[in-house]
Amino acid sequence: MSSGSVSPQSRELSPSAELEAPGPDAPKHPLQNDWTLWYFKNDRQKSWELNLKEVITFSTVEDFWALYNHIEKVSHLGNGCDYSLFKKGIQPAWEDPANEKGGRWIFTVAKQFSKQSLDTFWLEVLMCLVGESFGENGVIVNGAVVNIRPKADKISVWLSESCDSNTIISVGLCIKNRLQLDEKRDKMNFEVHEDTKSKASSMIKAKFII
Ligand code: MGP
Repeated sequence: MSSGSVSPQSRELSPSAELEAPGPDAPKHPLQNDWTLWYFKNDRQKSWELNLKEVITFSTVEDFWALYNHIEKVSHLGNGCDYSLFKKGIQPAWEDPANEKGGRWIFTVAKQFSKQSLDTFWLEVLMCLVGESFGENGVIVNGAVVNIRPKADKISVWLSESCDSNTIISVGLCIKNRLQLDEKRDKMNFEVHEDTKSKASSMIKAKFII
């Protein structure tokens, strides 16, 4: 993806389409699921769990945009920080029962991508989640994480499932398509959380690569 433009599929959730001159009492548009935003800031004095903070839960299109417009863009976050957006009731941690047997599609955002592209990728992923872009396969989608790191930023979509290859690959292809990633150059890996947890080095064997 070169331009950092938001995809046409995103328009159904666009702030201008949904929020054009709403009256003060206009009803809000409910989302299919409630979503919780989490923020992680790396303080080496504290454990990983204590550095993870629940920010807010929202359940309407309007509240999604109000939150998105209120918080820092990911390109402005410091190194070591994460945002996570998960279905309400699921923590963005391997230990959560909904994640225990699952894994994640991970896209390492190579340095050749601009910070603007990173913002666009993250916004597209958020819209895939709250806009339920995965259809029936959305039942296995728990949430997404963006990690801001000195070596490379990472965006991942966490699934509750790590065995059903057809469903997992369909979700992955949907993400790859929405991010307008290059089929050959921009690879996405599916990693099983169990493997990530027990890894001895940064090299984890991907279960699927697309
Ligand atoms: P990270 O933040 O996912 O990736 O995990 P980072 O910083 O890019 O590091 P790398 O190891 O992938 O190169 C960093 C560390 O945070 C992990 O090694 C764990 O110690 C801790 N951590 C990360 N996650 C997602 C969890 C989690 O779900 N549960 C617990 N207990 N610790 C985690």
